[in-house]
Amino acid sequence: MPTDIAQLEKLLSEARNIVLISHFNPDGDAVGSVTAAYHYLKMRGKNPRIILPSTYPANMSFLEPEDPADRIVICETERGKALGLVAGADLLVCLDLNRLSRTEYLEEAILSSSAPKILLDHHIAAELDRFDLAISDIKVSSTCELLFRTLLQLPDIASDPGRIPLRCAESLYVGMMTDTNNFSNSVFPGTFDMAARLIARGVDKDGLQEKVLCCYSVSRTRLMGHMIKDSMKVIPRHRAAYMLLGNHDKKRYHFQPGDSEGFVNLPLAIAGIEISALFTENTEGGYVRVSLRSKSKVNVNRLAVRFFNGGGHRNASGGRLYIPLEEVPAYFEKALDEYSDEEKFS
Ligand SMILES: [Mn+2]
Repeated sequence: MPTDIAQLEKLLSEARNIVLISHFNPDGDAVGSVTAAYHYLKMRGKNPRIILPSTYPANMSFLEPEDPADRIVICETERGKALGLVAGADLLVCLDLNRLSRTEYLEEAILSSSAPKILLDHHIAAELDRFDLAISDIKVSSTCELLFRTLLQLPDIASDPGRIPLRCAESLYVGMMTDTNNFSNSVFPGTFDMAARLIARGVDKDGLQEKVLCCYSVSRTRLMGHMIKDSMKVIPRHRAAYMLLGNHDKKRYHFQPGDSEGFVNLPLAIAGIEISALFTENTEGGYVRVSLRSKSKVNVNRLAVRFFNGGGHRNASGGRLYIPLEEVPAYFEKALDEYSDEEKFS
């Protein structure tokens, strides 16, 4: 058994109250990885609980634990409960985040807890030294893929996906499917291997796809039309396109969390567009959320780190800007002007 797996097995076997945490604005991989870990730990007779810093997209709600007492705690609305869980944990597991600051209001509580801390993540530049055990690999599609591989190495699963509880397997599949944009980005040979083995395990691929991907409201579909037709601007000299999503449009189209999922990928379907950006005004104000995507030869991680207070992956990164939404177009163009070819194609 590799050393990190042996250490993981030791930490899991010694703990009972295990708290699973993922990042602010949780996506499918965040919800998938914490719920997958929950269902696995439940099978082991542990007392796992899940905390997310903010609310998650409604199409993921079927992944929630069935026991009402174990429902996911959203820190933004139930801060006291969330902090109480962290304080009472004898093991903390962070999934799908590279920096503790991505847990927002939970960062301080996590740092002041004396419980051992585990990280399981697939982002660049993870804060490995802040954890007792870090399982970090950027050559996987998703945290769910990394978790799948990790579970297979644990003694009770012993390389047999048939021993993974079905609900855990479903969560793993959903996280991988959403993080790869349904098998279109960051897909490795191991990703198809995982999909094949989970389907053989009994995961209903078509059913999950319908639940997660065919779930939009009429207003979300109209908002998407509005974004492409009225908001998208193309900057031909930089082979880039961007869209702005302001609070006015959110209100007009009855915006719900998760509604803008996938919008940033749309301009990449245009021939010759290599960089796409979506700038979303935070509902509470204060900052603009930045999502960046690129075609394979262009690196948007460096762009996100240098100009947008963020980072992520080579072809999919995010960040924040602390300027009014109307100043974003000029800032974005200036950033692209200053982004050298050396950085862009590195
Ligand atoms: Mn992820």
